[in-house]
Amino acid sequence: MTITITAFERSPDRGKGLARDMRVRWALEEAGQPYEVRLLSFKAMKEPAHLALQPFGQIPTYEEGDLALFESGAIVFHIAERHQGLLPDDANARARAIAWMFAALNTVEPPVFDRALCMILERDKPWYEHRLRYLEDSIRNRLDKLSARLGDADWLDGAFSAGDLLMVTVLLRLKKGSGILEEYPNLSAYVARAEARPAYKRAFDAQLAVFTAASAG
Ligand SMILES: N[C@@H](CCC(=O)N[C@@H](CS)C(=O)NCC(=O)O)C(=O)O
Repeated sequence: MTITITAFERSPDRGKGLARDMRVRWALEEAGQPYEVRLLSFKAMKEPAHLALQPFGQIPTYEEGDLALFESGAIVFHIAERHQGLLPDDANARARAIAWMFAALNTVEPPVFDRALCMILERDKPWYEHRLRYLEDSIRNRLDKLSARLGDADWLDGAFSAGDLLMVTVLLRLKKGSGILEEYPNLSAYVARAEARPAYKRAFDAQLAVFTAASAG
């Protein structure tokens, strides 16, 4: 059955792999599943046809036969449950990998994403510097603990899992410019290790090719 996902026609990150279709592309590549991509303009994302798939008018979505899904975490979980390579077979290890998926999206992503939004939307506000510092402290608070837990291991809990995949996609937002990730050598190495995975590279190249083609056209 054909898998179709949605992505930005022209990603605001200029193809740096930060848009959340990247997670889905990467999971599909890890799982060895081919997929098609429907590109959407910002206007099309807010129209009824897309709202029927994604109630908040966002990307990504996932369609496979009569299944339509939204929320990148739910989509990655769906892929991980149906294919080898993203969740361990052992029940307890699987539960722990799922806990890391939630930790990435629920505990680490909020301050990381709020910082990115604050830098775009609140730069001219009187509270900007104060709020930015607060968000960066919140991020460091999370990364201190994440770094301590990872230690010198390659992945968060045994073999690479969907928990690592989501955590890395969150940390990537801190890679350039913030300087924060660089404060944690083991987390920087963790991200680099993930970026070196062939599946990551294929996913990254595919989403970058969309932006490159849109810019050329
Ligand atoms: N929690 C959602 C967030 C989706 C999301 O924020 N998508 C962004 C792209 S990364 C988007 O579509 N932004 C455009 C908008 O919200 O209008 C998920 O993980 O799928």
